[in-house]
Amino acid sequence: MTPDEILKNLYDETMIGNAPAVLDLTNEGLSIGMTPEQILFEALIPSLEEVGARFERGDYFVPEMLIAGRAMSGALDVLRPLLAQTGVETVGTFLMGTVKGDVHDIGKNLVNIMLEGAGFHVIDIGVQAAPEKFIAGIEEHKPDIVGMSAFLTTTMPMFKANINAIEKAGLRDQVIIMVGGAPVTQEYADVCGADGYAADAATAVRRAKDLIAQRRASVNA
Ligand code: B1M
Repeated sequence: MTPDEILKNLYDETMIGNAPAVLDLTNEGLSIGMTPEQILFEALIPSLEEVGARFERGDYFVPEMLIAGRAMSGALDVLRPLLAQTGVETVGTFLMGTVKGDVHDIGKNLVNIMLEGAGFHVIDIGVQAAPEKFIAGIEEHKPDIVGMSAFLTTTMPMFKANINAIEKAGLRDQVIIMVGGAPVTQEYADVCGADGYAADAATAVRRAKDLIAQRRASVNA
């Protein structure tokens, strides 16, 4: 198959949630020299975007979204070590979780992969993470940054709930807080008191590095 055929088939097979085919195509693409970024950004992510659009139109239902998500996750397992393969020094510790009430994790996992690739030590506290879990994670791992993902408009208010709980625990000054997820905006991040926001994984990495540099500069000033 040519790279274009692989991309097209990956897009189509992800859409119908054919996990074995997505895995095979991912491996085949890599074996002929396609890059993990190409597979991710030119096939897998656009396919899931179309899955979401079909769900909105009522053409797809939760089971279809679920199997498409699983197919993408299988491919991510193969791409993860390749995307994270850099050998750069650790630039900071990032504690990351999807907020309480929300089970979406593909976007969070992708941000984690890119952070690892950029040299962050990432601690993933999983999905449906309650405020207590974020607090326990901060106390145990002393991260530079706490990242929260929310993918539903109904779970976005958990950012504020988490930040309030972190403040109440006396930990707010010790961490930088970043938020993100499909429905989140810079304006919403500002309103809920986060220090940073990013719309996608690559921007999240840049923002995280900038925020750490600013924090270290202000401590050393
Ligand atoms: Co759900 N779902 N889902 N879903 N789902 C969405 C999010 C939705 C937009 C679909 C739609 O209507 N178009 C919609 C939310 C609408 C809204 O509230 N605005 C929706 C809904 C409604 C639901 C349910 C309520 C459906 C129902 O039950 N009736 C339900 C909720 C369950 C719950 O959480 N309580 C539900 C369930 C599910 C599945 C379980 C079936 C499955 C999740 C599988 C999984 O994650 N393991 C699923 C899926 C697959 C989707 C879509 C199709 C794909 C999500 C995805 O993985 N995208 C999604 C539609 C869509 O997004 N187009 C949809 C690819 C991923 C790479 O992008 O997640 O945006 P994204 O992550 C990006 C950025 O957001 C950013 O970087 C990532 C990588 O670039 N980012 C950060 C993420 N976190 C960040 C943190 C940062 C910075 C950036 O700093 C800390």
